[in-house]
Amino acid sequence: MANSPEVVTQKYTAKDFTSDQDVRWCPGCGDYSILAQVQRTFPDLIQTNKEKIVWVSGIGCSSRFPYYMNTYGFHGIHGRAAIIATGVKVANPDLSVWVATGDGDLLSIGGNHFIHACRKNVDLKVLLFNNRIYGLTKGQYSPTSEKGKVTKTTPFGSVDYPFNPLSLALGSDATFVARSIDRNPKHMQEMIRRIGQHKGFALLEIFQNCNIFNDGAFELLTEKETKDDHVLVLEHGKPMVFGKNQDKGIKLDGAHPIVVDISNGKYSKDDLWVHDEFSDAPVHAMILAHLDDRPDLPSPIGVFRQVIKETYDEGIKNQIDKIIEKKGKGDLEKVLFGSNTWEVA
Ligand SMILES: Cc1ncc(C[n+]2csc(CCOP(=O)(O)OP(=O)(O)O)c2C)c(N)n1
Ligand code: SF4
Repeated sequence: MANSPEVVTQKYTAKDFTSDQDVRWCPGCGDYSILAQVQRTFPDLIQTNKEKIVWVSGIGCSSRFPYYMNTYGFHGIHGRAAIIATGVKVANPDLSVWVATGDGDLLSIGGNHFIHACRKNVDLKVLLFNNRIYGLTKGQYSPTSEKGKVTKTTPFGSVDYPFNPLSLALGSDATFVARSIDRNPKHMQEMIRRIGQHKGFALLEIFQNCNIFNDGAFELLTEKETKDDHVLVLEHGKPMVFGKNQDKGIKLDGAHPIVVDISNGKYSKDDLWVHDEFSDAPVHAMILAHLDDRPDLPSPIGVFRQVIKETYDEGIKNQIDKIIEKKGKGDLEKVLFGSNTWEVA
């Protein structure tokens, strides 16, 4: 993690990141896998002492995450994880700040804070546990539930269209956008490493099974018989190939992605769309984010896009440093009792 210049004084193991708290998720919940992959990845990822790490969350099953990590943590209020984390980062720029949040927490009540953290490029690493349902409150539909979803709050099926979290993040200019799946631990570890290395706002959406209130929401992408035909693993610089026999590929017809067969001689890998996660044009990542809209296309996992630009916290720090250099340290008393104050009678 590039956040702190501090030298690590010890080599950590996964156990060092495990807290003494009882984990209170339902048996079989996908959240366990996310916790395990974070704890397994952190020893290699962390290039700072663990006292420099903070996990911030809102409210939800997923938001219990900070209790289970043996780092600093802040279990916030519903929908406010991104803005609390922004405050933590701006006030303490040398901390590595991570957010654990659910689709309700981040995109429903927290949607406003989310888009602004994206556009400001606050240096936060956000893990979105997307189970397409409200878990903690027992199964109401969420902003990522599919149209027609029958839940306790939509007994005849939801009539609204869901958010596509990656498209929302890309449209709000997030500088790192990626996706993984709870049932693919190796891939998730790699994605956690990648967001940990990014400087700037990084979103990792993780498809997470809530086996109590939305069981099987991602089964096409996780079951042995179907997953290879329904998941496209993105790799930078490589053509987009998928399928059980690696016999299908994605070709771009203008801005229109199509599936082609590369086993019958008509098309080869040379005809396929080559993934460029550093592409200047956000349109490519946006097309990828919308592959899920069509049942004939696979769901991509991996890094969709990354961009390097100044972060919000850097911007604020640089500005403060410059003003202090020019005008000297400020005097709060002077501001509080200066000419722009008045007394309320
Ligand atoms: C201000 C406020 N409104 C509503 C709630 C009720 N509430 C708690 S968690 C939650 C949604 C949880 O869903 P999600 O964020 O997807 O997390 P999950 O439990 O599925 O991990 C809601 C609506 C609350 N705690 N505070
Ligand atoms: S309700 Fe769903 S998301 Fe919450 S702990 Fe249980 S299985 Fe996991």
